[in-house]
Amino acid sequence: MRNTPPDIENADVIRFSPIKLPYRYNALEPYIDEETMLIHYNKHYLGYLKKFSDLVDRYDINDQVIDIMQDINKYPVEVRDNGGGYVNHSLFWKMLKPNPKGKMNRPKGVCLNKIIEEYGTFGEFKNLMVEASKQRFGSGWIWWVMNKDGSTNILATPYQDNPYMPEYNSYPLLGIDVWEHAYYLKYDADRTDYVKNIFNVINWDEVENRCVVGNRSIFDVNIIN
Ligand code: MN3
Repeated sequence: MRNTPPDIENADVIRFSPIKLPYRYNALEPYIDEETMLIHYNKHYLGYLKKFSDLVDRYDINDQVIDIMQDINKYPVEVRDNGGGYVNHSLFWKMLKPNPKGKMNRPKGVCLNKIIEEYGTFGEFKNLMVEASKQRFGSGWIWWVMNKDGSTNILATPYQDNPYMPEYNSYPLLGIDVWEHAYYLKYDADRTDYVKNIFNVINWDEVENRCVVGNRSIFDVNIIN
């Protein structure tokens, strides 16, 4: 690592850069409020990234970020927590999209077919995601994931764990942050109401891309871009 030329090291810095929020802090209102987005992006997300970058330096970790997740148990738990925080939120920002007309964003294409095939209706799928969020005691994430055989399931993970990690060994199609910092200012302790409402602003175009990639069984693509 220390022998690599400066331009390669710069490339590493870029690799662990934050993704730019693809919309304004207030763009997801009234479902997610501006102040929550501001704090969530700047304090929590950039905080995870800063700590993760420091750890990558401290432990001289050279792998790609998804490779780190897939082999997470060889690192100290702080890499899991902060690297997971970086990866999960980088996915999460892109999985949301403003809904200015107030009409719920809905799945289509490969994604919708998969939902109907495996869960019956979109409404039922949504209910199962809400139920999963109730069952996650404490901080964590709710995911819709694709398994290596192409089937999907709904998964709740603790803390900043994510589906890439070997315990889950799957590919994230959709992820919802259910840490209190994601909803407390607006929803108080009502996680269920928050999860129901976030369905108004899901970016199904992004989820569709991931359904298509997952269908080709590409599990090792670098998702953070
Ligand atoms: Mn969060």
